[in-house]
Amino acid sequence: MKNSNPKDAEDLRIYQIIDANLDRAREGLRVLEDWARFGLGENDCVAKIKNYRQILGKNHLEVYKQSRNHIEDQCKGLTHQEQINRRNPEQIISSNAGRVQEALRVIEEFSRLQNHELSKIASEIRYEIYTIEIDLLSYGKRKKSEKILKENHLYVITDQKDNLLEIIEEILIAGVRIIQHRFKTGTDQDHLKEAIQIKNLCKRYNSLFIVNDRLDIALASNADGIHLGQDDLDLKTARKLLGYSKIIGISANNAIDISNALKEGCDYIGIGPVFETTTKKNKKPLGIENTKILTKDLNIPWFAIGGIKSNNISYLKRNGFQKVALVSQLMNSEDPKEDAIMILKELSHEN
Ligand code: TZP
Ligand code: MG
Repeated sequence: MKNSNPKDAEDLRIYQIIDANLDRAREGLRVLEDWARFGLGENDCVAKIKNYRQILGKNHLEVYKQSRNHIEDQCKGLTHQEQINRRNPEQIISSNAGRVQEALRVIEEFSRLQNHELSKIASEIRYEIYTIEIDLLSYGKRKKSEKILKENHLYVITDQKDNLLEIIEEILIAGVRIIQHRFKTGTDQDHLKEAIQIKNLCKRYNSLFIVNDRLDIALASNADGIHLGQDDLDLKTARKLLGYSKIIGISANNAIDISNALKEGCDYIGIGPVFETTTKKNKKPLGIENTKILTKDLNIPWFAIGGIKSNNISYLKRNGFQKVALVSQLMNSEDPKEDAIMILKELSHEN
């Protein structure tokens, strides 16, 4: 710091600007930190933000604080309508990250001459906050999806049908909250068009929209996640390309694949086929006992899949299965809404 004893009004005004913006940046960082801590439980992020807050605290010199008393701020207490309109955590995070970035930019500019060190620190932290903002928003979005996965026991996978959108809407009206778009034949353009239509429906019903196999379609349709089989793109690459806002589900039917999926951070697993199924031929069914062994220590959501019908769900429930994924039962149903309501009811019963 070049001059720690303000002599003239200009210095005082500059110190006051730095003081006000250090306060602003530190307060904004505290908001981000508390959301990372209590809202998301993202401890690495908490540690990073806390560190920035402390660095700024250490550089909040007495001369800056003293300048506060010298010149009366005429704009104290002004509130903007936008501040009143902030309703959800995402809006709060965005506006506070913006507040921190702006405050740091002001510090960077005004401290450049007297306190080069602080100017440099403000610039470095400002760049970090851009990334932290994206991370916090992504974690938040993924948390919402994880909550839906945890709280819902029925996962419906689509088949190719002329009236697919009607079927899906019926199922959503019934209360299904997880839909996977599985599209095995047809052009990419048709695939994406249908994906976007289903995504819009899911959004209207606050439901998860997951794309099977195709990362490009998942990205282009802004899906909530992707479902990958063992021969699809690997989880690490998918995570790198999708970022942290999307969920990734994996199909597995043996202990090694399950363990790898867990190690690499998948969000849920589809285990099967549990029973014989015509939807996915040439796959030997695991049977109930093997499925039980494979899943006994699983502590993330998992869905039994393959040959599951209205008439064997109670049997699965009696064997401790909580969540199921279905294709043909609902896709070929005469009344998908009624069928889905019955299945949801069955799944909601305590064992
Ligand atoms: N993965 C394992 S079994 C299966 C998939 C996609 C098909 C399940 O279809 P259905 O009609 O519910 O038996
Ligand atoms: Mg696949």
